Amino acid sequence: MKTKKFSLCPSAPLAACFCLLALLAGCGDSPTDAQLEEWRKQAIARNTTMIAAHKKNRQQQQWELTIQGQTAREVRLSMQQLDALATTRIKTRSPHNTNKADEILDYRGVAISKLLELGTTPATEITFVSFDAYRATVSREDLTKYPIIIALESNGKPISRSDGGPLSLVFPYTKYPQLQQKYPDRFWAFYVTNMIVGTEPIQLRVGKSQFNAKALDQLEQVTIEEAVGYPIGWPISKVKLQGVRVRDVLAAAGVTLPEVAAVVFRGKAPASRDAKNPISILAKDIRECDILLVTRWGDKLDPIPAKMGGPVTLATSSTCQESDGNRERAPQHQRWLTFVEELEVSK
Ligand SMILES: Nc1nc2c(c(=O)[nH]1)N[C@H]1C(S)=C(S)[C@@H](COP(=O)(O)O)O[C@H]1N2
Ligand SMILES: [Mo]
Repeated sequence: MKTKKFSLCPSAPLAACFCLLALLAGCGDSPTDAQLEEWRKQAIARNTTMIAAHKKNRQQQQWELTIQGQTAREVRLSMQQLDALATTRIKTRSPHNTNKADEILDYRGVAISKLLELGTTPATEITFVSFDAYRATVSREDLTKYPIIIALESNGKPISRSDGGPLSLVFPYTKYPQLQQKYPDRFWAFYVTNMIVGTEPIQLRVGKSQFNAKALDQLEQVTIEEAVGYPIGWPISKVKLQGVRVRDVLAAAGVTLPEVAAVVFRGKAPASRDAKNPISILAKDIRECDILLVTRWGDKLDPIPAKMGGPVTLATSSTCQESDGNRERAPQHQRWLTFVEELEVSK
């Protein structure tokens, strides 16, 4: 922590600021009511800015990177821990820097190869998931061959949220131009929160129960063919999706679904776990529609790799006549949820 110079309201509650103002005012001539009112307004404004800055800073500070999947164990790294590991510097142009496309930025970050040393794995691909559920997959071979980093700083400053921070995937384009063809601009994932080695095993939480792949396979398998709405890495034409009905999973978990309830779905990405804006589907539709937890895709019914947002994704059959209430509740794009981890019945 840096030591702070004196400021009028050093994270003190508003009341304390007022006392200080009153004291200062008491030193000279009595201030007019208008002056007092002005000072009061200034103090409130200062306080609001400070609280906002403090909160934002804390959010950036509390950011974590979770490493999971086919590794010996799950690892969570705090910003402080990442900062200590961030010894790799990359000087490169950045695709985000659109108004100064030729500018070379000096990034500091953690080499992914260093993070891979944390666990041995047979996996050949690493998938980075972002706060907004965006994802980018890079081959392990390239991650060991090139200094591809999770950057914390650019030009000596923390990467702001508006610039894709606090953690951003950075490719050394300038030194290794060949990387640009294989990993074009869209691979520079912003706001990275998870690094998945290979694909995780299925671990679906339903109420108090857990379902693994075997448990899901024991339920009735349903196959639909749909043009999917998942972002990135899926065919544009219709694809076969196989999985289990949400209502069957709830029944198997012994969860009852009241008439006036909804099922909330939570994915891996923080944006899909927002308590204030849950992804939910009304009980009526869960009962009457084929709303599936998908575990296999394509003509060969392959497992869904992390590269495509697997092992479990959410899908709705287009034959479903969804109720009006539902359409308002959850926009279609939210319903094509990737990395589904949890289901819960809510009012
Ligand atoms: N988390 C996150 N990262 C992301 C994206 C996104 O939507 N979310 N967009 C990608 C795309 S499509 C591009 S081209 C690059 C550059 O985006 P920019 O030109 O908006 O800076 O960021 C990539 N990183
Ligand atoms: Mo893009």
